[in-house]
Amino acid sequence: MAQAWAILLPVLALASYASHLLLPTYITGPLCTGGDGGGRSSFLCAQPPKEKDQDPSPASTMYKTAFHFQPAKNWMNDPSGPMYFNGIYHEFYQYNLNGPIFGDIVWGHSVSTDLVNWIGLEPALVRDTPSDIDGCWTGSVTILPGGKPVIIYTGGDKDQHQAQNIAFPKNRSDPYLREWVKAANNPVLRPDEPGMNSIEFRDPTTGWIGPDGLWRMAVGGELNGYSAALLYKSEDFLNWTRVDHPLYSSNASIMLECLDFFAVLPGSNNGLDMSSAIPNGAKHVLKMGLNFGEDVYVIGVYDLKRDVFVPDTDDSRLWPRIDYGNFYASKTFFDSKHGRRIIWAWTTETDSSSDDVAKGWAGIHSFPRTIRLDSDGKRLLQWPVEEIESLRGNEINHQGLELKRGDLFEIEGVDTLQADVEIDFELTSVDDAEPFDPSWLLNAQKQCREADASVHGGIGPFGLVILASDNMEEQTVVHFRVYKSQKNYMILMCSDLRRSSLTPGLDTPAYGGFFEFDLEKERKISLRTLIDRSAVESFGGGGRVCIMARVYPVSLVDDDHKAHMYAFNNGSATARVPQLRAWSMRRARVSI
Ligand code: DQQ
Repeated sequence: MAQAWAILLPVLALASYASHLLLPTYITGPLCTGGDGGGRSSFLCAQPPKEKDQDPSPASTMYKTAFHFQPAKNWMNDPSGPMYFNGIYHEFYQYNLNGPIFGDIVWGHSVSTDLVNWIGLEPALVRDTPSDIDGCWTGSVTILPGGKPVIIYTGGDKDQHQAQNIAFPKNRSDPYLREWVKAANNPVLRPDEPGMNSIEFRDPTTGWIGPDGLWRMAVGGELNGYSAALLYKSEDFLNWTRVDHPLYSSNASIMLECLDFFAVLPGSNNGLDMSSAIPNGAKHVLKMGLNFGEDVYVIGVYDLKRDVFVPDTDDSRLWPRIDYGNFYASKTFFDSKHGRRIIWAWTTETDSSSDDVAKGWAGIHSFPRTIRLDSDGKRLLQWPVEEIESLRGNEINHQGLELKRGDLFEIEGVDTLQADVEIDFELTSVDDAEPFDPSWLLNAQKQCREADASVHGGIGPFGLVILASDNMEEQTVVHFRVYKSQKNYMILMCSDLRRSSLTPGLDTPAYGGFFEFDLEKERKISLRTLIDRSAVESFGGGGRVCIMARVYPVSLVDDDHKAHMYAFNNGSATARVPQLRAWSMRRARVSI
């Protein structure tokens, strides 16, 4: 199929050129301790890079993101304990001070007033006590009554046994909360009950308060061979008792990493603060990191009095993912400044660890997104925080485009390496929709591989070709296909990286996810894509499906540093584009 697309694209280009003639509206670490809890053993034990005197390599510079957060150098993984406090956003992250490979993990710390520009600070937590000498792993922040933030995080001891530890700000009047003091009685929570696995007990959630005034939190663990979101209660955050039933458990013995648990009101833009009373009608969301790379969530009803969470759907195979691409260990927090809930996640490099050593850095974070529940209560909707607009530079705007089968429309006039693109597709007819097979829901990636952009369809594929080289040998394609299911329409969104780079050995999947859509009611399917050099973050159907991806086109490190961007349609039904807007994006200020 990839070959067919290679052949097809020049044909499409010609078709497009012809249509332009007809339609004038077209303008053309050395210690290498422990694992990362993520099974990414290949990252482990690589030699740290030597400090280089020479200029950074072209790859290091050209693939460095301009507005997706990353420290100046070294390894970064999970966001840990994000919070908004006294006018400042805090971004803590799993960080290796010693090199661009996993190991020696501390809590890196950066602060911001707008979630876009960041000031780097000294690490907030380093490995300096017996209960975190193996690493200060992922955790959360809770703001206790009276405005007292507390960090709870996982530490590993010298034998890699995990336990939960506490830290408080040294000086709450320091606006940046630079220094944190660990509690004298750390660790405050150990996995010392019979049946617990002491090396799989980590990533405590933000606390939430119950009607009895006690704090709750969940910790991922393994109990009697079951993986579980273990539930704990406390009066003071220092002494914890396990609730006899977990929030959720499964007989699949896989670790549930980086749990998150939060309340949402269907159809509301407002986030809910878990430290306050939760209004009637709210649903709860349990997010779990599975298989060391997939953040899935389940929506359900949580009875706060009995501490029982009942998922709306039992079939865990159908639980949606927060993001269908490279997006893991996500964390949400309540932003009291704007009354919204925000999420971000770790996005790995998908080149080799020796590439990372050469670049001198590894790991970025997805752009902060608002997260809320759709009015039908079934799906979370995510969207980049509006502060991103402060980075927008020159804009191009097209209206009333019409993409017939085979049309390829070049989007020019913006920086194609750093752009924010919003495009709506409107269908002229839904008659051509092909039938939907529900078994596809179990493997959307397979569907994206088989029904790629070169495979002509009824409605779609249509979407964007981005980061394309002059001859189209390199291209990343983000596209939709529309199917008719029994009750409604199902849309497949793909982010196909298989031809994103000529470099061999990269991980280049065709990511994909489905969402249900009422096409009779809403005829427009929106796509927003943030292009940031090696990051491609896409939001389909108003954020119903999101796909984060990493790409390393060779053409970016070649001399010309050029890339092309197109809108296209390869379906029978004509797709109208009532509106296409794109902006060049400036570089965020990140001082480390
Ligand atoms: N990363 C952390 C763990 C967590 C894993 C270690 C998820 O706490 O389970 O850096 O990526």
